[in-house]
Amino acid sequence: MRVLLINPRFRLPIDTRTSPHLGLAYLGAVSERRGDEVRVFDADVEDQPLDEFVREYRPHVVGITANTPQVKQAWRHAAQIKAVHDVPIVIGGPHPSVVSENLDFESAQNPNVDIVVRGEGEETWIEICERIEDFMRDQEDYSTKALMDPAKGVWDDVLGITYKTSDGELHRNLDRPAIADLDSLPWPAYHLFKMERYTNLQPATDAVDGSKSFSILTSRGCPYRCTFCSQSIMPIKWRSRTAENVLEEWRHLVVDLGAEEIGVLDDSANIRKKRLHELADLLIANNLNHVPWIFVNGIRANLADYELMSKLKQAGLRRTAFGVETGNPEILRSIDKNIDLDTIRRAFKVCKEVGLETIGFFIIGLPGETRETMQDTINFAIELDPFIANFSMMTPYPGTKVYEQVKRHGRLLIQDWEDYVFFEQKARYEMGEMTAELVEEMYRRAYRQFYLRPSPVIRRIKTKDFWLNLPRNLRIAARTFIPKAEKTGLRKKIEAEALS
Ligand code: B12
Ligand code: SF4
Repeated sequence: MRVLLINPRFRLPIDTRTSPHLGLAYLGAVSERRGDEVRVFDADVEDQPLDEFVREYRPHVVGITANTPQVKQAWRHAAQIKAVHDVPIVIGGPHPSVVSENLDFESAQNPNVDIVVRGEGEETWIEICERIEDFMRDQEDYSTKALMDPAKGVWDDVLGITYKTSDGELHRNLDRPAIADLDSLPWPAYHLFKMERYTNLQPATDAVDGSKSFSILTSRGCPYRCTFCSQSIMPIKWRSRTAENVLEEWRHLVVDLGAEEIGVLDDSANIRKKRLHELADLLIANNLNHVPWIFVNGIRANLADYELMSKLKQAGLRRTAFGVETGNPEILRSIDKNIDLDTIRRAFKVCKEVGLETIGFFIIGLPGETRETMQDTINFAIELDPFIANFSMMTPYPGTKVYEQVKRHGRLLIQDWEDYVFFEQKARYEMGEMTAELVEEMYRRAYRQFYLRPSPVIRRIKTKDFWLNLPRNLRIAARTFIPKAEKTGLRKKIEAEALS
């Protein structure tokens, strides 16, 4: 069966370094294992127009991924495809998975979308492909309309989907349980991507030395439920791959694909410390510790003790991120992070002692904040003094507790899903005495107060990456320190391109 997987075009209004979409790489891998012919169309890096590509390839099923700012572009892509080819279109990803806000229905009722996959996708995707294949085999009058005919009942018992039958009715099937054995998954199919067109791991936090980098996912999920985090839409159960299974993929990335830097994308990689000790031992024993790697997304500070961090350092870990979020104890309690400031202090101290670079993620404008609490955050960032401090303005994503709070007690300043990005230097909501003006002022102040000190400047210019990517780094600095009007032009440009 011919399968097409699409990442909708959505360049961020910063110099985002693109990386292959890991979710699609996993879906591509399970589809190939099933025997499908698979193509990935990453609209961020393709030259060919999508409709032309579809006309040539004539897929039997199309899967499109969508986070919140991508979803409208996903619908536009669906329309482009249906205009040239009759094919079932499936949408998945973090945005349509938000059942509490009926965002599965929102996508399913789009005239060009047939099926929505909620949550983790691999097993559901396989079942969808199987159903379509069986249907094509049995039906001479194969068409999407026939496939979605309620009388045929093709989709009645497929777990984890929401779909629209050809009479226009929406159906939400039961959830699919989280994948129990992550070791059973194949490695992400990077060969489906035009790898030479990608740059690096993450916009603000990557590039140990501007090297060729790959991502890896060693665990899924997070047992915590911080009020601002979209993790809440994924399974609560934290599951991990075994150290041996991770080692084999790690070896593949280094030996076969030539990775010079690896970014571990887990939400909370250190929930089970023993597993990381085992992985570190294996990386050392297999001489894979010469390739630097980073915990890109933050590990839990309460589980980052000296023994673990020094072992990981020996295993090649170069830099680790922590979600610090705030420097005010009351605000920290209110976001259900389940941590205190002293624990965070200890984690940063341990990292410095063992010689690890740190990244601190901080949020400006959490519910209940005042000028003073936001200043506490800036002061705490300066006290912790991470190698990189990343401040973002609170953006309430649907499905999170903060979204609920803002809907109930505040005022959302964005109406369009495409504006749900947090790099545009614009406050996204107001609540109580916390005005947009105040949050934007404190956000700019955070960057100025943190970075316009001698130590971060010296640290930064001592890195290879700074000089290798000088124009880009200067542009980011200019954009960060010199306030600018919102780049609404970005959205208009994408829309114009999609319609042309
Ligand atoms: C790495 C990452 C990035 C990277 C790369 C993104 C990329 N191309 O993958 C960068 C830094 C560029 C990035 C940017 C942003 N990100 Co981001 N990112 C992540 C992160 C940490 C890991 C993504 C990942 O690889 N996951 C692992 C794979 C296996 O999971 P997956 O991609 O979700 O795919 C699975 C399922 O969702 C599903 N699925 C997905 N698509 C499809 C499609 C079909 C057809 C099917 C059947 C199933 C399916 O099946 C997949 C396999 O199980 C996640 C957190 C997380 N845990 O996922 C946040 C996350 C996805 N990002 C998030 C956000 C908010 C953003 C930004 C909007 C932030 C901003 N700057 O404003 C931007 C948007 C950028 C863009 N271009 O779209 C939110 C999304 C929330 C939401 N409601 O949309 C998340 C969930 C973080 C969080 N916990 O809040 N991000
Ligand atoms: S912020 Fe981190 S710890 Fe909190 S729920 Fe999200 S992934 Fe888990």
